[in-house]
Amino acid sequence: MEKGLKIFSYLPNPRVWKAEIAAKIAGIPIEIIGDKLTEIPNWLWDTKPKKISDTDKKKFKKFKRIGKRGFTSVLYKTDNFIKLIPFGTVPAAFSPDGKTGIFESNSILRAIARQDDHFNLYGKDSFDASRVDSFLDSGLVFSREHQEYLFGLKDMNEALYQRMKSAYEFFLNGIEESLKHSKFIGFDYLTIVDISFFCDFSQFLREGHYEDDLNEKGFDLISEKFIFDYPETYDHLLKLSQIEEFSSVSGTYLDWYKKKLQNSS
Ligand SMILES: N[C@@H](CCC(=O)N[C@@H](CS)C(=O)NCC(=O)O)C(=O)O
Repeated sequence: MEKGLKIFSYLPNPRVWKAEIAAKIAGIPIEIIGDKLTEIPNWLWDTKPKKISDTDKKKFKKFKRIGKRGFTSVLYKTDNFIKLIPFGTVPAAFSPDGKTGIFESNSILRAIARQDDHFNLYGKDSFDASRVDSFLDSGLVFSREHQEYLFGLKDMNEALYQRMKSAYEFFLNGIEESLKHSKFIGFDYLTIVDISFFCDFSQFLREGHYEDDLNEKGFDLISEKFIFDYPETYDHLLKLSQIEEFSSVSGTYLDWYKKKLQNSS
């Protein structure tokens, strides 16, 4: 079986980093295709994605679909794309032969880890692998909440804010507890749990860019006291951000947050 994965998404996207970091660590070839968020409506969502012109758009009229989650504009998703990625989301990944569609960034991450024979990214045995899944499942609940929260940041309401706050506290309590007993989340070695956490949490921290909008509506940043409330988790996040495979993929994405911390200390 040929190793590798092709991924289509808007870029940069921390959900894509997950597979990218794992692929770097394990030396699995991946191809990432995409464009900035605002350009993605000008792409044909397909196993062979491509940028399309206004003339192409007329030709591909039959693939026109209105975005369902996050996107409100018209998107061009081929029937084959929907067959392979039935929820129609990005990141969307495909096996090297283009026949198998893989969706949900944690599952795209797993698809890389399953191709790794040396680094135990998916745990050392089947029980560890199931424990990895336990953390990834909890992580998905957190990231689904923060997705809705980030969509709503410009016009926050009490219900959305409180949902996010309780999801944040529940999830970070669990991560903090686990880090009291092991060097990495849940294990004494690095797994895809750490990779998934790093990417999802970095994305959640983007709430910081909307501090003024939140304050205007009478809310504080949910992560305002992150360092004090969850010190092990904070140290772990910073430790991960210094690993070459993480920093080379995440680039400058977290620099603003580090600067903010320096200014407030
Ligand atoms: N939990 C999913 C989230 C993926 C997702 O919701 N993607 C949105 C963009 S943020 C999407 O592709 N929406 C397509 C649409 O609006 O039709 C993951 O981790 O991959």
